[in-house]
Amino acid sequence: MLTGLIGLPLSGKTTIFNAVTGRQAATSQYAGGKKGMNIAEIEVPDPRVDALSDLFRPKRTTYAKVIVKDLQIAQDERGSIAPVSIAEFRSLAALLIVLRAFESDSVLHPSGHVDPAADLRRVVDSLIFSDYEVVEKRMGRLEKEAKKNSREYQILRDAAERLLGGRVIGEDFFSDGDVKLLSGLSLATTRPVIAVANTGEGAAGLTALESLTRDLGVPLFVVPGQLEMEIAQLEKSDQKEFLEDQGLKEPALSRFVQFIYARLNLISFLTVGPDEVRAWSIRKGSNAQKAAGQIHSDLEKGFIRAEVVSSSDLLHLKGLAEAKSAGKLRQEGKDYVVEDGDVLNILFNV
Ligand SMILES: Nc1nc2c(ncn2[C@@H]2O[C@H](COP(=O)(O)OP(=O)(O)O)[C@@H](O)[C@H]2O)c(=O)[nH]1
Ligand SMILES: [Mg+2]
Repeated sequence: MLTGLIGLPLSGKTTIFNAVTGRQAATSQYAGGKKGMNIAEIEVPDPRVDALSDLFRPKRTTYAKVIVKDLQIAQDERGSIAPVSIAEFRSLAALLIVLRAFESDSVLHPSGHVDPAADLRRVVDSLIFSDYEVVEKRMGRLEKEAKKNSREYQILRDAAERLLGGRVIGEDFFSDGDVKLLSGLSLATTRPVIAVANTGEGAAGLTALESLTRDLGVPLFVVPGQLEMEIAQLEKSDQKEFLEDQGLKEPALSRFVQFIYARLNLISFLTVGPDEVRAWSIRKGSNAQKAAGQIHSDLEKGFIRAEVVSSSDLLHLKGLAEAKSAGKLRQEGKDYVVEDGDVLNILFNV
């Protein structure tokens, strides 16, 4: 899953990136101070992978990953996110909107004062505005082609109405078939969104932000970015001590990736064998054929069936052969809805 940290300049995107990846990308007190983009993969901690790896002793152990991009964001003349930057968001599967909630005299705020709720509204509005332009343009094109009666035109009209009302389109607004019709437009507000409040010593404007995120139906993750970045850059042994001192159980990295995983409705299925024990992520509700496609497109195309055992049964019975003789290894077809922790063996022909 490819996610991107977006938000206004100086909200702390790079700081949060460092906090959740342990990297040391340069932060800056000045907007647009550095060019380029940071990208990192975060492994999703998973005790089932650890335990299965102990059992199978494979050559490789691979955790599921969430990819995080820290984008360089350009501002338009109104202080909002510029269209060139929004165009880049269209490649992302989820948007993590970083909001400044820390007070600091040395770091300027682009709009003069710290107000994370106002910033969220501003960022969301710029996404809505950008999508509205795309939708309107496409509608104009369909009108010219005398396709006002098409299904595409109808759903675009619904989307336009929603956007005009100041609302994001959201993930569930279109049915699966309609999503396919519109996928070429790559609308920014059809992506899942998570708000990330970057707090400092104290937190400014959090109450208003909590209420806005509730209204918008957007999950909110609160993290003291600077502090967590400093912790992430300590030696492992010092990290633990420091976290305990701060009353934190886990570093931001683990909390963040688990939060994203849950809020984006991701689950993991696993594959096991002498070469590799590996976790793969899919959206909750995906079927076995779709899961097969995560591993390789050939497995999706030539899917025959899946052998499925839960990782708890497999760990308990201590082997695939043992699981089979205990009747815990099921044969499932392509429509089987994969559950979190399922161990899959895909049978296919090419
Ligand atoms: N005091 C304080 N400063 C922060 C915090 N988070 C970020 N900063 C500072 O704010 C400035 C902008 O941060 P940066 O991560 O580069 O923001 P970006 O432009 O959104 O990537 C830098 O000077 C950071 O050191 C924080 O929690 N507290
Ligand atoms: Mg930055």
